[in-house]
Amino acid sequence: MPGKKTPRSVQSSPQGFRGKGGETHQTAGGDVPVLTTQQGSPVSDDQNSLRIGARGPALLEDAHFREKIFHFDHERIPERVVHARGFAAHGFFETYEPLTDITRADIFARKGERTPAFVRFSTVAGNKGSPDLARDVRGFAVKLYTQEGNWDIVGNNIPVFFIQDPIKFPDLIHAAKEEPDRGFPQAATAHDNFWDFVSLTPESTHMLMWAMSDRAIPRSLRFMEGFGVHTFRLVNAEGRATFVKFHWKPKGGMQSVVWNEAVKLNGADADFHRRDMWAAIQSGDFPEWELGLQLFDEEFAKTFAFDVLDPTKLIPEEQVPIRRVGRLVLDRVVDNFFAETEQVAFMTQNIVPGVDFTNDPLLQGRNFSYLDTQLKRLGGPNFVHLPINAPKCPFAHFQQDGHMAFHNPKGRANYEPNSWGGAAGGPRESPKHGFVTHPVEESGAKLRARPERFADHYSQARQFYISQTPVEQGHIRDAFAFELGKVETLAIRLRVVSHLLNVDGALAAAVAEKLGIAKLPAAAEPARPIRTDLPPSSALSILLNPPPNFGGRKVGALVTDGTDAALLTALRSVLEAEGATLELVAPSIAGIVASDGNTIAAHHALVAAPSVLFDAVAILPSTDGAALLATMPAARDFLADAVAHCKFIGHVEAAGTLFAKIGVPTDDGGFVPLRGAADATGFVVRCRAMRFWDREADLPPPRPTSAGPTKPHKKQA
Ligand code: HDE
Repeated sequence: MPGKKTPRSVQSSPQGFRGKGGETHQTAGGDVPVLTTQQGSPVSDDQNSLRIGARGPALLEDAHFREKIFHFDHERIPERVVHARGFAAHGFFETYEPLTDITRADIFARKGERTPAFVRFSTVAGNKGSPDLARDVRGFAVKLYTQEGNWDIVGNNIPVFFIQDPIKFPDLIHAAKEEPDRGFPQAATAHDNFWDFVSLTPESTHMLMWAMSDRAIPRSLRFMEGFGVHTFRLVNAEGRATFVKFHWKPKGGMQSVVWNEAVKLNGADADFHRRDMWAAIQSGDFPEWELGLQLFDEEFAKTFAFDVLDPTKLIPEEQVPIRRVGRLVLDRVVDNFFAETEQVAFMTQNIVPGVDFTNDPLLQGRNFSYLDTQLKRLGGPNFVHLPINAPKCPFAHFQQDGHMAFHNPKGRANYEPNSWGGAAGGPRESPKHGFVTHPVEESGAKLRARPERFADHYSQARQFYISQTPVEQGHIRDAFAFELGKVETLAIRLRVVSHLLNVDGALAAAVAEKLGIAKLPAAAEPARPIRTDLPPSSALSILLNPPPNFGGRKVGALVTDGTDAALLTALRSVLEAEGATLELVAPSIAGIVASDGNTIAAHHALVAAPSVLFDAVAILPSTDGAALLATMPAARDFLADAVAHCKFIGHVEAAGTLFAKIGVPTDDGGFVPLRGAADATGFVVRCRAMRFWDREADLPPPRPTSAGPTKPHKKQA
């Protein structure tokens, strides 16, 4: 408007664009701040770039346009070379009891103290936009903002790793990620390069058993364990060190999906895990884990069957029990995904006084890699100035300058020793409070070699396998068959089977059979005798450690006009009391008119909500509704998948016509009749078992094994 003074906006605080005293426009939506350039100059027109005449050439002097496009062109930072796809949340760690006898770490000094935490979960192989339910290891990286600095426990949801020496990490990751000539497959190890590498690297065998197990397809990031993997040290004030392995135990128990479900979930909701975590936190159902410590001394390390520095081995909980020392609660989603989840820089070398490394070669290699990678990803040495990476305790040092330096010390002293004295002289080292490396004696020749005790690659792989229930063993067998079914080169398939023969003969035979291998290859030559005396460890099985209840889970109710309103209300209240949720899936997103005449909104339209989104389903149509559903292919898929994925299926009598039409046999114990509101409780009690595994009828009969007698756990009731 000619003559009208342009309103000024003050962009000030890093929190937002509406600074104190900033001028605003009145709009229909209320007061909004005036749009400005990054330099703070108010913008009059953000719809049209500057031109000579409406149809004329663009002008280089259009600073607003140039700044806007320049910034857009530089929005991306390199994604992580591994663990690119991740999801994170804020929370806290609460210490149960002081652990001062074991460690001087400040975080463990006071009972009940809460330390801020930030946790990022991830897949390993897929790119940033890959689906959540890829069969993959999950990263479980925890940043603890302690009073004595940031402590990062950069772990995984699997307690062992593929390789023993960090020099092989680039090879492993190259082989696992998309093949370089074709750029696919993405977020999948089911291809020749991966299986070629791991089959030529027998130390991978133990990890492969885990990666082919249900651990690699978790139902939720909330329902998986985390592990620090390496052996670390805890050191007390007297300088006494204790070896430690870190464990995160989910309060909601462990749960995974089945592979066919994972495949479908990736299509139905590629963001299934991140949405689940977001929704849980936003609804106040805060995900929680307990920190467990496996503590042991040099004496144990010497007598243990394997080297505690070998990251392809674990220590069974039966041998070194887990002591639970605190809880980790995630109670806040990020404000901005890029600023926090993308820019967070986890580093294994971030430890604090009271914690120390061991010589685990993989850990030592990681300590180099994580600092290095941040420079590439975040673009300069000042990434610790970013709020998400900055310590929350006081810090003071003489490091200065560099790209994007936000914390710039005042005063003259930027070196030490200096003679400026007092506060003007800046910070000084503290022999008393500072980090002291545990003084381990080391000697030996410089060489490139592995310890002899690292060379047993099969015994613990076998122990893991025999620790699984028959259902879980079946899943492992099927996963090998699936992945190797995608491998084009027969020699690679045979090589994998030759390793499996050293794990369990029946497993190898079953995989070979599924792959149509008529004659089993010879077993791979083991470098050390395979131990067949390691007993099953029930802690290694998911199904032998069921969740405490159905809390945090979700039932999808298929409803239509005329659905029994009282039953729906009862089901909702029983589920709420359990800590679970009920979501309504209706023929249309507009919802339904229930039996009491009330209109109820739907959470999902049937076509957009396959049953893979739910832990259990309830089929609750009216008689007319059942007839309508019977005509809908999506209803058939909803039900057929729920059956195939062994879910509990609650149902009203009217659903019978639908079952008959679709041809689903309903006589197994996984179908729970809901004759009225009173049956809701019984249904939810059944759901606590999570899945009705008896439906997976084709479990292979036990067969003799080449690596010794297999004593699998008894099939579950
Ligand atoms: Fe990592 N790893 N890693 N890794 N890793 C990275 O660091 C590396 C290993 C793990 O959410 C990178 O910031 C080497 C084991 C997690 O930001 C990189 C070796 C375990 C995350 C890197 C390993 C992990 C990473 C890529 C073998 C479980 C994601 C981006 C010596 C104990 C952290 C980054 C996040 C990320 C290197 C092996 C867990 C390149 C060299 C073993 C959870 O530095």
